Amino acid sequence: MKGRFISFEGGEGCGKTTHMALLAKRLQAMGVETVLAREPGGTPLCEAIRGMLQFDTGGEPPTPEAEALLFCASRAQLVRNVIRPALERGAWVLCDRFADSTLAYQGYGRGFDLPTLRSMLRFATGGLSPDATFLLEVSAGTRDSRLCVRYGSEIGPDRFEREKDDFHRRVRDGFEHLAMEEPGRIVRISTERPMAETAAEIWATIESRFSDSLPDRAAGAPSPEAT
Ligand code: Z5A
Repeated sequence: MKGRFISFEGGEGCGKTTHMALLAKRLQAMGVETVLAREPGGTPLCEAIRGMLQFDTGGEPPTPEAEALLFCASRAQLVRNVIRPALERGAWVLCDRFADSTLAYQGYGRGFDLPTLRSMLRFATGGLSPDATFLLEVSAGTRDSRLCVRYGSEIGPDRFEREKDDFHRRVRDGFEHLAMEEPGRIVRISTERPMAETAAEIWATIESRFSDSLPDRAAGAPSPEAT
């Protein structure tokens, strides 16, 4: 059985973490070893970098240039210490954000030169790219109401969530451009509907593209909603 690398992308509150967990549950129920990763994060060094990027735990906010480099540093570490070893032993890796986020946020959002970023990303990832990427899309209104619920119960917004609407609009447009450039890899999925419908569409895509990497009983596996 061949390991597969699947990433989830999109703006804040689009439902990446939720749908990644549902897909993992489904794969695990079939006996597929599934590794969950998130970016930035996933190893002690990467989690330390996450704190610096989101909450200035390095003692000062990173400059935009340092920010781009820190995302790449975290990715380089995660690829060598977690993602590649997992794929080599045949596990599936589900990753909450990957290189497309750097192109969308630091490229389209901050305005850095895309060819320069792409070459930094090649260095950081060693050329590793997801087999498929789900770009989860949600309207600004729905996103705001989801985030409101969260801020009511947890710590306040991070450095990216505090950015102005205009920044998030550029990021959204950036993701759309990336999806148009690589329609074979990036699958656009709306999360503006009941969770089970989105989860079913994600699963249908996985089954149609990667049946060769799933156990035979795939077709009969129960959906996570049913378990
Ligand atoms: N960033 C960057 O700039 N450059 C990079 O290279 C990388 C990242 C890798 C941290 O990312 C920040 O880093 C990020 C970009 C930047 N900041 N922003 N913005 P992150 O992924 O850790 O943070 P995030 O994007 O803010 O994640 P999030 O807000 O946790 O979003 P999510 O994972 O997509 O959503 P969720 O946790 O699944 O939450 C969705 C909520 O909606 C949840 O409570 C659900 O129960 C609820 N909900 C209701 N209905 C639905 C449906 N139908 N589907 C899904 N979810 C639903």
